Amino acid sequence: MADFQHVYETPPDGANADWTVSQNWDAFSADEHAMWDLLFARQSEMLPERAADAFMRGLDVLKLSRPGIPDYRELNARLLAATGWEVVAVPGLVPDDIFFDHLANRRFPAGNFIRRPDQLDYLQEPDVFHDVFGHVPMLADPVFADFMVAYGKGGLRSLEYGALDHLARLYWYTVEFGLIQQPDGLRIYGAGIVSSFAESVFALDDSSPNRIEFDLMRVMRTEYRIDDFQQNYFVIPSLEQLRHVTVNTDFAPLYRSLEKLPDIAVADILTNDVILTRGTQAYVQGAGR
Ligand code: HBI
Ligand code: FE
Repeated sequence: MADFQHVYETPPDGANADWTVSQNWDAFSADEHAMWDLLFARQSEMLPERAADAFMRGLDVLKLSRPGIPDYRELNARLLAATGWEVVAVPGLVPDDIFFDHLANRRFPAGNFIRRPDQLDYLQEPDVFHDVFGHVPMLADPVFADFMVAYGKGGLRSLEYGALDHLARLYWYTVEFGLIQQPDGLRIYGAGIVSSFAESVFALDDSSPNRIEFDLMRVMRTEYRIDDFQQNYFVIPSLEQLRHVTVNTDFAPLYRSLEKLPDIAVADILTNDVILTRGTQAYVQGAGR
């Protein structure tokens, strides 16, 4: 997840200045490896018809189907060969500038812990399953890999403009909760969806949420909720389009405009929206989770 409760300013004891730690793979227990296997089995069963082709290719290239929590040393050999990205272990959420600096340098910070059995379906801080199963397959795609570098560089710049909140929404509605229109239908690629059993179904099949064509300014104005299913999903036409708009847009003038434009509430529809599915919002009206 990209949002969080507490972020410390200085790295915890035992962490490096850039907040990385050892994954300490040898210390995972049999129960912890079994937790990965359980989560993996649940997701991989339903994803072939639901996840983007790029995501499924990434699972395959990285050999994530092997049993147990992936050892980052082994995973990195494959990921580096695919796109020059690598995974670095972190103890939890890291400060924004540290996070963006890692991305800008093709390092994806991933949790060095796995959720407990009572957190099967929801946890606040990103663990190895969310980070590695959810995020890393897409990083094996060359186009998405370049988009994420551009995002990291843009993140560092957004801090100078005081525009972090706006840029964080781009991450939320693409990297975490994005949908993509493939020739053979709508698919999920956002890590928050593909790593969630219930949301993998909800995001594609439920009649409740709106599904709206991606528009950069629209997304950067839109609030989001971190504690339940999304009420809006934004649909990109292709990964190339996402890369293109992120790499080729000068965000500075957009940030200036955003200062004067009101935020858009979670389920509001604008007259300019291209709506692919108009949601009933029945899920929220039924009090949600
Ligand atoms: N730290 N480990 C970790 N994972 C994240 O997704 C993350 C973070 N720190 C900051 C952050 N995300 C957000 O600021 C960005 O997603 C915008
Ligand atoms: Fe995430």
